[in-house]
Amino acid sequence: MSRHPSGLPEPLVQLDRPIVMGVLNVTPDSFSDGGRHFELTSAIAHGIKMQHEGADVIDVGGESTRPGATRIDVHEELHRVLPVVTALVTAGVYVSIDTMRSEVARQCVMAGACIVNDVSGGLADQDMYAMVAQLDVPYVIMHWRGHGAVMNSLASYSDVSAEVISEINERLVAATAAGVNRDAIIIDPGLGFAKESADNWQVLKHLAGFVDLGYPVLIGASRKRFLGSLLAGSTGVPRDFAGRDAATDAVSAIAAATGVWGVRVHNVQSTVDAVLVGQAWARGRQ
Ligand code: PMM
Repeated sequence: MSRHPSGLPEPLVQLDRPIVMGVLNVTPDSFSDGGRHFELTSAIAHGIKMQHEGADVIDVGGESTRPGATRIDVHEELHRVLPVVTALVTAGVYVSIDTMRSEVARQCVMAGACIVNDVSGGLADQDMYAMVAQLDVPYVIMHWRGHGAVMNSLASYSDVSAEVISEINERLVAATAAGVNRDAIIIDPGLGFAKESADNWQVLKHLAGFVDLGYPVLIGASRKRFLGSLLAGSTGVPRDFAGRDAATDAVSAIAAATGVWGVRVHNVQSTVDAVLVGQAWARGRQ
């Protein structure tokens, strides 16, 4: 397992296994759980349930990032996430805020969120790096090429893992130049973001190359389309979302064995087991 980012709450630093981040999308339209936790009380209850099941951090997001999604404005995003973040923090839950907006990051960190998870890696908001530098919390830089409306058209690579690493490196240079603490950065190859199924598998095949960059690595494979396609079987119909959790666990176990810092998942309980298996596997071989 890789090092923790600096600025992580102390109880999380004590963890000797990859972090399990539970997904809480407070959106009517996210691809794999859209609508299920849109209502405030059900969102809060689901966050607490995932904590009881073993999630170390709950990742709260208010804006769908699925391919084709249209954007919401900052007021709507805050209206969705802020009450949930506040309630979870009050309940003693560690919260990460999944946002591309510096103002949402600011207000949620003020409300107690302890990680900023930016799927755009700073590209969607030119004020994000300065804000994160000021907030001084761990910051996830994910590989991203464009918003949901256009991202499928941007999935063009000649060597996907090399290009994703090179584009993440560009973000690292820009973020640190803008004052973001290098030690507080977590990187994420962005599975499914401007990537076809084959691209995702190439990234996973070369996952060790991402870990070798020396930053904590986060992986978000949970219930994604490339797993649905893999499990389609002879009918050719992608497996439904709920039927993708065993495949997600397999990816989580392999990611843990490869030394990632954390996995971002919908189904927490089985993921805790999966990362323990992966880590024990890696340690047994050392
Ligand atoms: N994937 C989604 C949203 N946020 N954040 C990170 N860091 N990595 C991811 O892979 C990621 C993310 C989209 O998935 P969802 O709709 O299930 O939340």
